[in-house]
Amino acid sequence: MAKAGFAAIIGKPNVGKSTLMNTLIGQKIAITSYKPQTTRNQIRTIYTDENGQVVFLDTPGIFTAKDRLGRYMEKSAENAIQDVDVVLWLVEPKDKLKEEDLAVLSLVAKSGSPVIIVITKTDTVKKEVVLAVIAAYANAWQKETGKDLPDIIPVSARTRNGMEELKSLIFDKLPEGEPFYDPEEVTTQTQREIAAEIIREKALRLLQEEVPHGIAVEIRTMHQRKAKGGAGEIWDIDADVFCERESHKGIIIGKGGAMLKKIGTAARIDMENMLQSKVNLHLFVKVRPGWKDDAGTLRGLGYDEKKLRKE
Ligand SMILES: Nc1nc2c(ncn2[C@@H]2O[C@H](COP(=O)(O)OP(=O)(O)OP(=O)(O)O)[C@@H](O)[C@H]2O)c(=O)[nH]1
Ligand SMILES: [Mg+2]
Repeated sequence: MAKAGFAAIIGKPNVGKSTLMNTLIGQKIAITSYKPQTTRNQIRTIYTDENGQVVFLDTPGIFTAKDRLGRYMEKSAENAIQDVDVVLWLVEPKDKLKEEDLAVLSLVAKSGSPVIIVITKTDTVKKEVVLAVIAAYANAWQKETGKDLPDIIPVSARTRNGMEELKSLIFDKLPEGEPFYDPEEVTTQTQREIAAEIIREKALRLLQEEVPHGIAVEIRTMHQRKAKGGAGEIWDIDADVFCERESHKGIIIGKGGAMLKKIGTAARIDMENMLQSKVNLHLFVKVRPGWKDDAGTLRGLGYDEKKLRKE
């Protein structure tokens, strides 16, 4: 019988959680960027092969800002590691563990699930460093938890090094069972949710300082229609881009609308790939001060505690 189960991906901001998940499933679903705090919600993806099915839960990086959104993000991560079959704890290839690392360690250990420590981005360091990192985490784990050593595996999403080994380690931890989802399914995210995230990704990648962290995106309308003259289909997508301040609005729009155009063009290209169709995208920038601390707005944007996973 084949295997089936849940694998939560957890770690500090920017360690490469979303990139690793996308690489494991072989498709880009979760957005990624070089800036911390890219992921804000649990993102569920599904990987199926002849061994069975893994349902991955990507999570926001833990221990971030303490506004209401930050607390929601932290809760999403903590919630995801409850009652899963395996926790993938992702760490950077640095052998000095900081206080934050120990805090994540104790959170991971508390979950009670089997743990795999995944050292990410090993393409950026020498082999000796990787060995030192393995030793450092093995030591810290035993010292802090007194429990048996978990599996520790070095990987690189960039070179795909260790991907197959990691998949088989994950399958080892899963119980036998029927798949939870249709094997054709790749994610539970809706096209609308992915479209909003694509826009936020481009904003994160193109804008500087705190501006992109204050952005939220809401798809207002998303409709498919026949192109004029019957030449295929077109998606019309209108989206609101909320920001925190009037000055941020100016930066997002840019000189003569140049920045907004850049964000829109990059987002449209990704959306056309996702939808396999032409896309007509319109972005509207709006100021909504304090949205990150407003419960109603957060709920409306899909950052809703009540909707967190309950198993
Ligand atoms: N060199 C290298 N860079 C990587 C690798 N994996 C991820 N990165 C980079 O690390 C940065 C962060 O990646 P993300 O996947 O967004 O990280 P995350 O942990 O999901 O971040 P948050 O959602 O903000 O918590 C991006 O610039 C990635 O391109 C890797 O294997 N090698
Ligand atoms: Mg992420």
